[in-house]
Amino acid sequence: MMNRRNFLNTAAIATTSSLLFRAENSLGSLLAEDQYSLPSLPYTHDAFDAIIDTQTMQIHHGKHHAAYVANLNKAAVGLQLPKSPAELMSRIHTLPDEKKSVIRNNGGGHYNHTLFWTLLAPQTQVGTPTAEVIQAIQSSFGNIDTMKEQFAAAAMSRFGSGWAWLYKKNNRLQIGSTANQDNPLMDESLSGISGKPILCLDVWEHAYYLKYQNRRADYVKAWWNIVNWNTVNALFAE
Ligand code: MN3
Repeated sequence: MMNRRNFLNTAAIATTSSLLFRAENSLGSLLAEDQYSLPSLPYTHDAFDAIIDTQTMQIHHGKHHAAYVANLNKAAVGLQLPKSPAELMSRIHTLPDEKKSVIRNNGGGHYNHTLFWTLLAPQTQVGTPTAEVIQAIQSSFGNIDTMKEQFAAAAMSRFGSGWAWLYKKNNRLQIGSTANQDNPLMDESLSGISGKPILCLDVWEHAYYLKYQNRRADYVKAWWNIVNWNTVNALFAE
C-alpha cells in the first residue's frame, strides 16, 4: 500500500519528469525552424523615392514587416499552421483563443505586407489594367476615376491604423477598409469585409509619416502612380 512518504516521492518524481519533459519541449521549440519568413523586395528601397522615400521603405520592410514575421513565428511554435499566409488568414477564427489575437495581428501583418509589396512597381513598370479589369471596374463603379475616389474615401475614413482594399466578392469588385492588420480573407465576423483581395493600401502612419506627416490624402493620391497593374490583373484573373 502506498504510504504518505511514498506518495510524495512518487508525486515529486512525476513533477520533476514533467518539468524535464516541458524543458525539453521548449528547447525543441527554440531549435524549431521558423514557419514563416520575410520575403525580399523585388526592387530596391529607393525605387519609389519621389512617392515613398527610401528610409520609409527600409524601416517598413526591414523593421515593421520583419517584426510581424518574427512575432508570428514565436506565436506559431507548437502549432500546425497552414504554410501559406493567405490560407492562414482564412483560418484565424478557428484558432485557440489564447493564440488568436497575436496570430491575427502578426499573421495579418505578414500577409498584408507581403501582398502590398507585390502591388508596387517603379513607375516605368506599372503596366496597365487589362480589358477584363477595366470592364469589372466599370461594371462595379462606373469608371476608374470613381473607383479611385471611393478607394481614397475608404483610405481616408479608416480612423487610426488599417488598410484600404479593392476586393472581389460574388464576381463583383468592392471597396472597403479594415482596422489594424485585418484583411478580407479573414472571417467577416473579424474583419468586417470578406472577399478576394485585388489591391491594398497600407494607411498606418508608419507607411507614410516621414514624407507626408499628417497628409494621408497626398500619400494616397501619389501612391496610384506606383500601383503595379500587372499584379492587379493577375490577382483578378486567378
Ligand atoms: Mn505597414
